[in-house]
Amino acid sequence: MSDTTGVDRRKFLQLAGLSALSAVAPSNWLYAASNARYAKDASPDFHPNVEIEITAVATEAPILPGKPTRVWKYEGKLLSGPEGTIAQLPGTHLGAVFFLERGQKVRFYFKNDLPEANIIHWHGLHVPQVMDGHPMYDVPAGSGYVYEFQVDNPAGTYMYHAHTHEKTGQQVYKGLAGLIIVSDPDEKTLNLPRGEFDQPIVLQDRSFDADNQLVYVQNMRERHMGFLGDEMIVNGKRHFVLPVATRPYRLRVLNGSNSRLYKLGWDDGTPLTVIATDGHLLEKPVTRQFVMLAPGERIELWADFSGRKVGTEIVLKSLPFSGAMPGHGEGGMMGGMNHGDGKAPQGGGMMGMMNHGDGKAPQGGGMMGMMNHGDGKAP
Ligand SMILES: [Cu+2]
Repeated sequence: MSDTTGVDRRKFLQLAGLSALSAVAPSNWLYAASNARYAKDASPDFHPNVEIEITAVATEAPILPGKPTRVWKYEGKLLSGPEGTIAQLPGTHLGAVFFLERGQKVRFYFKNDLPEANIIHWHGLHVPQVMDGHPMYDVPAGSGYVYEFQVDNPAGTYMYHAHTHEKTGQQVYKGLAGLIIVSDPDEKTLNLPRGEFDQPIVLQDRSFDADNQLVYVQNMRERHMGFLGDEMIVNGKRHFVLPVATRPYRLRVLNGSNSRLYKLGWDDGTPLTVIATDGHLLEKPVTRQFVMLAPGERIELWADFSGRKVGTEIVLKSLPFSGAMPGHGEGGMMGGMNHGDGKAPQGGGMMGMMNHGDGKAPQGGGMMGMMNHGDGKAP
């Protein structure tokens, strides 16, 4: 979409908003028309290549079977800029994924449609202080904030999340976080997997009540030691399976949990091939038997399923460990290779079952995949 179209579209959106308002509260006309709803407004001196409307909303997501879970979510809408700048993750609490390029000038119209204050922090991006969503800038319900910055980070995986004064933890837990994927010219010269072969893997732990609703910090211990959920949620799903083809993938793993640490490894002992850590590609790939990942941290894995048998499964596990705060080493993802129907000629995959590190009491999903045909689609 061209800039001109984007501006027209925004006018149209404002107009639509106005007519809706006029039906119920005509006195709000001037307020909305003057854009006073933004605690910080757009600057006429900033000429964006990309304009995005990002709205914090209360909605629901089908995380567990049965009743949907009430969540908070950042929804994104492209107002102007290259097609493909935004990818939605429908049916989850995870915010829209933003695909940005180094050097782009980006303007975010943030709208807070939640019943309480909110502000967004761009985790890992180099932006001016006033654009970084410090809690001192949080805006009340019904207000907003216009962010303007130039993307000045190398190609890599970043995130954004709620950063509201005294409410960051609980708001992120409710769902207010998402991925930002930055590309740059150097990276484009590398022959890294793209499109459907470039997959985000967002790891989160959550607890639910009998009504499928999220349960957060219950007691002093959790407040001090950090909250640990008892279900593993990957990309917003409890039983996550990624059907993969027998070829290399780029897996962008984000620890989006509030305080859980992960010790990640392949269940069959295959070493992890790490190609990037927080916010930049490595000079050369590094192989490790496992990688520790703390909240907010990202690693990118080169996962090559070439030569694996169709119908088999491989699991990215959270291995048990000790030496961290009590409870942190308990959670895990476990699973095993097994055989499929043996009909398909080739494939590769991941599979998992959430499980305590001691091998007892499986409860919930891990990261799961099934080997299948070379097209990367479900069998
Ligand atoms: Cu952060």
